[in-house]
Amino acid sequence: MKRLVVLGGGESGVGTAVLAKQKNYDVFVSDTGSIKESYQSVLRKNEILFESGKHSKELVFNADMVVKSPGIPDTVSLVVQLRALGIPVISEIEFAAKYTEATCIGITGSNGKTTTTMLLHHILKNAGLNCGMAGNIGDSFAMQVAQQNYDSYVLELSSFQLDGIVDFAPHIAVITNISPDHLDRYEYKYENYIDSKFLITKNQTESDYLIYDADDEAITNWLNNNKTKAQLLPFSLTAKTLSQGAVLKDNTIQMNVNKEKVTMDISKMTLQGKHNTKNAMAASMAAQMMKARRQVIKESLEDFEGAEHRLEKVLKINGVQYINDSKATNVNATFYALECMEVPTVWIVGGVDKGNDYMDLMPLVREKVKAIICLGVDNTKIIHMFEEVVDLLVETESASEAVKLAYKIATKGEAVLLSPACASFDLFESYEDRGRQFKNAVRNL
Ligand code: UMA
Repeated sequence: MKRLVVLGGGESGVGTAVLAKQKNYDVFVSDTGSIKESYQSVLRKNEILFESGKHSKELVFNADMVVKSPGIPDTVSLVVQLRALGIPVISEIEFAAKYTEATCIGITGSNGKTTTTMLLHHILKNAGLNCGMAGNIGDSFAMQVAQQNYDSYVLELSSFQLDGIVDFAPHIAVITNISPDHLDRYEYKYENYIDSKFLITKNQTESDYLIYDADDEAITNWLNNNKTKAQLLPFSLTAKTLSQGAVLKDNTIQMNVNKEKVTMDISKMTLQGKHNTKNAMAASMAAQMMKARRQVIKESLEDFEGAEHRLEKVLKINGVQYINDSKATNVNATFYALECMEVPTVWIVGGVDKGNDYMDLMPLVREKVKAIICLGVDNTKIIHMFEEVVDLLVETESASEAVKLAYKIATKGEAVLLSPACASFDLFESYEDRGRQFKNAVRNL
């Protein structure tokens, strides 16, 4: 019996452990922190041994294979030592993919991947496919492979999950866009992060597809200098025509995939804004490759409800619209949010900075932001960058304090936008927790 050690007892690790147990591995889960009670009970129920509070070398180094949770960096000494000993350290995605025959559609990118994943899943379900959704969203891929029987999966894939792949090859890969993010995990080298995103196409063959943003410089540079075997399906808001792919003409998406032409009026779509037009292009092309009917694609774009915490309208109070964009954990995502704002905005920003350059936001802040409310432990960079630009800049340390202040500052016809451009872990458990606390504070006003 082969010994499989799982590092990290969170969503990813517990799913991996359950699948591995089902596949007759001798499974052990090791976590340096504390494992949530709900996960512990899943492990116990499945008779899986685990430890918390440490990674005991004698229980880890005897592994035949190690599956590492995505939150654990490759640079931690245990992982470095395991690899030096020749023990394979792979990701959950690599492990789980071996145990399913389902067609996988992998979606990565710095922003837009959750929306694109949810939208594509929505279309494919409406098209009658027996299709699951997993990855960097909801229940882990491994747990679903263990418990469900889907014919296809739409997988949202983070760079951390892609870093640990060996043979994984999605039939359709989507790269929504690439902009600097998580640079702390990539030696602060943007090129390393870009290479990580492109691992999604590493094992694709001539019968597979790569859908990508042709307006994105990082993506097109990589494609000009590197090779992929996959067939290319670009989308663009600036190109006039493309022999294969999707373009925008007179507010209509024009898609030309496998000689089939489809047009879609963007004013009818529930998702608005330039970035969402791109997400719709990517999801629609993938859906067409999965043989969804045009009419189903169109109808699905018209009735799709967006992702929680992503430009989510919470309430309008005294003529002020409150918007929860807690999922914006990097500058690029916040750029999109500010770009969408059409009224003077009180902007709530801050958290754990992953190497942000706020300069990109400067023109939008000058044009649209009335006041800044910092919501983080260390707001030094934000203060230095913007204190001369806005009339009012204040620091807060809780969602309710930030919301109460915003309520005082914003007047009728304006908006309050939580779009932090940072991770949440200084003051919150996760971006979801931050978004929920923001929404509760708004509802309690
Ligand atoms: N841990 C160790 N050793 C270490 C460090 C951490 O044992 O050296 C332990 C922690 O104590 C903790 C566990 O590892 O108990 C957590 O593992 P994890 O951080 O990988 O979190 P999971 O709960 O397994 O969730 C992961 C993804 N999290 C991250 O990539 C940080 C989830 O993405 C994903 O949904 C889930 O797997 C299922 O596949 C979330 C995320 O924040 C949404 N993703 C990042 C993002 O979107 O920006 C990439």
